[in-house]
Amino acid sequence: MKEFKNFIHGEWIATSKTFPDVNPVNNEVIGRVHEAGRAEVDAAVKAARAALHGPWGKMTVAKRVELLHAVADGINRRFDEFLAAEIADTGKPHSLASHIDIPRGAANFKVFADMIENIPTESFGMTTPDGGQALNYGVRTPRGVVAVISPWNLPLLLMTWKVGPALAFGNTVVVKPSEETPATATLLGEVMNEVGIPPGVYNVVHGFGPDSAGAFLTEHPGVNAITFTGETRTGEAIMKAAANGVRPVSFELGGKNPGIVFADCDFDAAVAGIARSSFENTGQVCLGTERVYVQRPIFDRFVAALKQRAESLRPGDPYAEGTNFGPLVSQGHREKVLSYYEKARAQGATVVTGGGTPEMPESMRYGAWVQPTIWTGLPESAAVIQEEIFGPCCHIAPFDTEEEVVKLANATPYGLAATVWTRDVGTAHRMGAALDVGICWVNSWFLRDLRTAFGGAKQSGIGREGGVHSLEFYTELRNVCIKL
Ligand code: NAD
Ligand code: 6OD
Repeated sequence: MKEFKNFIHGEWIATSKTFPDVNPVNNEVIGRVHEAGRAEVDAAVKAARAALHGPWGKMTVAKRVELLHAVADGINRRFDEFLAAEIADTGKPHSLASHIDIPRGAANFKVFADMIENIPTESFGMTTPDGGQALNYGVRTPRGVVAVISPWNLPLLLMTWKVGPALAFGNTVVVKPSEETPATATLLGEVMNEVGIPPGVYNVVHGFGPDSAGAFLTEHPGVNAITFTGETRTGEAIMKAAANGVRPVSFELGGKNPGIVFADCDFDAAVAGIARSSFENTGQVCLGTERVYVQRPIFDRFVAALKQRAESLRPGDPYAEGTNFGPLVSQGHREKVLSYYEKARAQGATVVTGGGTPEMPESMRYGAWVQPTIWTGLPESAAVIQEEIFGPCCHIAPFDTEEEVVKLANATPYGLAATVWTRDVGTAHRMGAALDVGICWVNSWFLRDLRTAFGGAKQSGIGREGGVHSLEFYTELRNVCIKL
């Protein structure tokens, strides 16, 4: 049985209150997590503050870059341990976690370490009222102690997506990983010590949200900025905490993303792309597609082809050859997803495929399994078309015109991502301009260049991270004006 302790000032801190870490493949308890109370959170914030004013703050940029590269190399050196930890917490297929989650964990440190060596600063010469000269130039300083609150769906990827740039730009961090997935954030603490990151630069506190480590951290006055990925409703609670002390926030929140398939698309590529965006990671990707709109001439053919794809997915042991579909993260989430499967049926959906739970072998019988599910025939007001489910499911509706589909796609409070399938470059550009989203993929999905802006419109987020946008959030820009 594993013990997941808090990581504070480079040391492992146990507490008297623990909660179980459960493997969703079979519902077995695989570890005990030590829940941080106010005292541990306070110690973590103080450790981060001391490191900021101490070794980390005094370190040269060149040394910082070297150390962050060492962190990335450390993740790669212990790749199989990170992989096993992520798979045990989430049940993700080995094929998925080894290609996406763990490699991105390392890349998130490398990319931002390289970026800090290439940051331009602005500078303006000016004539002063008395006819003299002055020079203005920008100086970037770290925000300070950054609280990182992360979710369970891509635990290492999403946590390091914030920790990488935060550290690269000179901040120190206190991370609160999801209570469902404590393992990889904890393991990263070992790597930090191994490669010589000074104590207090990276801290981890475990626990839940309200009345637990999440709330204690976001309410802590020693935190200078909060970066959060998770549900929109949680973002509202964190924003209230951040108002105290007027601390800046960066939020990556929920989505109800449209997939739009035009009749002129590369049909096979579109089917494969929508199958991925709806079912990969068992639909637990914020960018995933839960609403598909298909132009009428290819509607029936598309529904049949996507059905075939969904039915070809193989749930099973994450390590088994051929497994490409995992469980949901927990029994609690399974209940939520199944309640939507029930709502869809009650509202009169045609269940094209799925809609329930798969038959699993005895060893996985108690896991958080659901079937990939496709519906048609519901009105746009239906709960499964309006609300984020975060499961392996989508509703497919026909459309006739571009104008009509833009209206449908934009008609939710969310605005995270869209995926559009067309061969017409004019259509692609018009959709890119018309859809109210932070990220619009055309003929692709989840194709990431870490220099680009990432974030959501409307209730899907506040701010952007990635490339210079991360620089904007994780630093203060000071103007220095020197009269010459
Ligand atoms: P969640 O909001 O329930 O939890 C996220 C984190 O916030 C967890 O660590 C949790 O313990 C913590 N938390 C909860 N309440 C808190 C509070 N009051 N104060 C401080 N911390 C608190 O989200 P989840 O269920 O872990 O993740 C799934 C959600 O995340 C989905 O809505 C998904 O769309 C969203 N998500 C968004 C993005 C994005 O980039 N926009 C990426 C991944 C996930
Ligand atoms: O790729 C990323 O940087 C990122 N933030 C992905 C988010 C995925 C949501 O589940």
